[in-house]
Amino acid sequence: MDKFLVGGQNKRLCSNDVPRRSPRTKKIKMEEHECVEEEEQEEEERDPSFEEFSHPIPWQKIEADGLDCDYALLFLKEEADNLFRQLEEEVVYSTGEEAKVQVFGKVYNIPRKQATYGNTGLTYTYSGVRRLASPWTPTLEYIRNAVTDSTGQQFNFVLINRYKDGQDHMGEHRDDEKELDPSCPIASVSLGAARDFIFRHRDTRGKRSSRQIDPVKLELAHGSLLLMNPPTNTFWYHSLPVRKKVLSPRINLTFRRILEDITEQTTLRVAAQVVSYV
Ligand SMILES: O=C(O)CCC(=O)C(=O)O
Repeated sequence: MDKFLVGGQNKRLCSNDVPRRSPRTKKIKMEEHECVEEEEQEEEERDPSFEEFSHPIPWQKIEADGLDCDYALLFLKEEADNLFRQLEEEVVYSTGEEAKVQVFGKVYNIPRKQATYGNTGLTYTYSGVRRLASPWTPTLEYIRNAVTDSTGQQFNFVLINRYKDGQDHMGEHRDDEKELDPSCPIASVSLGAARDFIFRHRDTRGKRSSRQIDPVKLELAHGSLLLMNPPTNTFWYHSLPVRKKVLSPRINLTFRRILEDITEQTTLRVAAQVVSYV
């Protein structure tokens, strides 16, 4: 339970063993200098069709009973630092009533800041609140495109959570709303302070839990990408617990694909929704 499966702020992205691509061409040039020896050895075997792209990301597979995730460092530190700074300037977080949620009829302040961006007119309803997507900013588009290039998946919406320090957190929940495309992974990009992230199987929750399955604990590093593939969000809840020792901020972006025709129907249901997490 106390073992973390991944982390690794300082991992090097010099591996060529996974055929996925990232758009960080400039960054890669710098890395190529840093990895001269390996590059020279591999030069002859390289597939020329990959040349125009940056090198592939070394993914780590994380699997358990009904849980299927992939984890990688998408951005190295310098680029991740820049993206964090740009997001701090660009992202406008919800305030007032929009920064509250309902849980079993009671209204609570969200213990973090939130914002939603995406394609024009899209909405996403969770925790009893309907969120309208603001138009993509340049930095969000850049990050979204990097995720698409490295996963092959298209996303039309992003939920942004900003945790000012380790007191800010997110309660246990599943991202299983009806308006999400069930075939699309949720792609979670983390920038800033590394934080623990915990998955718990739905059958192990509550006093009358029916099974004994260990939680899966990860540490999400600065610049990392966690892909939660189906059916993970059917069987596993996830949370970002309080960590009092964490003193610096973190921004998390979960890229999602919303089914556009369901968005309309969901609007009508929102008033009746019951909320499951803060
Ligand atoms: O900040 C995180 O890593 C958690 C985000 C999350 O669980 C969500 O957006 O549903």
